[in-house]
Amino acid sequence: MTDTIFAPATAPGRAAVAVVRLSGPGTLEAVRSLSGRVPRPRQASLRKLRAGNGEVLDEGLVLWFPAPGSYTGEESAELHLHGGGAVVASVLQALAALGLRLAEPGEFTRRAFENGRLDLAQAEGVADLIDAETEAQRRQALAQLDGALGRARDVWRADLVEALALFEAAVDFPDEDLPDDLARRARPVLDRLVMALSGAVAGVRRAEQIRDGFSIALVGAPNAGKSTLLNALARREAAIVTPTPGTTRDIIEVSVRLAGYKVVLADTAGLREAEDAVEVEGVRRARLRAAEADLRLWVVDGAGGAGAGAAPPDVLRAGDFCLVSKSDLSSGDAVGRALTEAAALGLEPHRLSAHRPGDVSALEAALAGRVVAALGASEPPAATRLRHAALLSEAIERLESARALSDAPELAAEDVRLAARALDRITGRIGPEDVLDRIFSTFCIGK
Ligand SMILES: Nc1nc2c(ncn2[C@@H]2O[C@H](COP(=O)(O)OP(=O)(O)OP(=O)(O)O)[C@@H](O)[C@H]2O)c(=O)[nH]1
Ligand SMILES: [Mg+2]
Repeated sequence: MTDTIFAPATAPGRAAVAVVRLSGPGTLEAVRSLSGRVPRPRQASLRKLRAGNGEVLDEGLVLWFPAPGSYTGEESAELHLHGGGAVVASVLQALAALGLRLAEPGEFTRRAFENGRLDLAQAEGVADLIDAETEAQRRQALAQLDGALGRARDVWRADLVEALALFEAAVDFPDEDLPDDLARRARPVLDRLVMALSGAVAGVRRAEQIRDGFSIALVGAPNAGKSTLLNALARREAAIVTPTPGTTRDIIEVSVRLAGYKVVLADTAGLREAEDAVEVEGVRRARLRAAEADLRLWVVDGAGGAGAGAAPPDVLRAGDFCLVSKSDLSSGDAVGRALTEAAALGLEPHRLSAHRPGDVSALEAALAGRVVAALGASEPPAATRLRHAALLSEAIERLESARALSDAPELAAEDVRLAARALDRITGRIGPEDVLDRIFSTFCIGK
């Protein structure tokens, strides 16, 4: 039999209210022992909560959620306490004294999953929703929690069943002319499926960028003004700025929010043939990060300083930004020339003085436009994690194999079955235990 668990569901620290959650067969008994009577289902009742020795610990709201209509699907309850550390600690202690156990991270949601209240992809949505800091992350997580991926899987499943039926019929009637025809009819179904699943895999990249942040790297010659720009965009002194070329060595990351999306800006070491071992490593890391980023901002010293006139670094790609910096120090002509050259290289040119707030906000608007163009779409992606992408790819592989085996319908049918099994694992009824452990361990305690 499962045991009864409890945990604070709200973050630790001083607050108006703290919620402690209980779930499992011993819930009712525990509530009765703490608060005297069991309240009516799903109705808040104000009660004094007492320890075993009769001492009043707090006065708060008690809610009882009978099974199976609760979050976990079990008997559960919530205690809404005054949000002080000592109050919460005393109630947790009283629950432990009653023989209840403190929950593991994610254990409430794991129970919800095990009792069929949520599928695995929805449980991942819960974790993402708790972590969501931007509007786009919230929308994506909510779609996931709403079962978007499960619904997509149901649509794919209907096609899988159709393809499977055609192959199985071909196996069952081997002596007639039918088999060829049946296998031929499975083809467009498989084509359609492969296309739909490939679209979902492509969506995972977008989902990751929404969750982990759209990555932008600042690159350029030493002293070009990269760190100054980072600080202006971050609105704090995140990176050291000095007139000495070669100031930045480590990569300095700052998260900002643009148009409701998380964006991770990375300031990097100025690119040059360095001699100092530390700087050499800095330059190596700078190139690596620039190559991995979703967008690069090439900062060029518009005031003709040390790195002016430097050739564009080879990590740049068409569509990257070229920022001609320090335009407050320079003649309009020189800046204009640099902008024209950048445009000729297929880069998007911007004039910039880090000291003019208007320039910085214009750049922010242009960056926001880029992020929205890359990540904005009417629908959030259905598949959102590498785990989903791996299983989708496995299904695609099986379906491609089935397509190639259409003259051996028995083998093709087996491939279609394996594809279906891979898709089932996304929503998780048949996930191996260690996968479940990994997923739920990323949750916080009390969820
Ligand atoms: N007037 C003016 N000075 C700037 C501007 N941007 C940067 N500077 C100055 O240029 C110098 C170098 O700036 P940094 O931001 O440290 O340059 P960096 O590209 O990070 O340099 P490294 O870290 O060495 O690669 C500093 O003295 C800044 O104050 C600007 O827009 N206008
Ligand atoms: Mg710097």
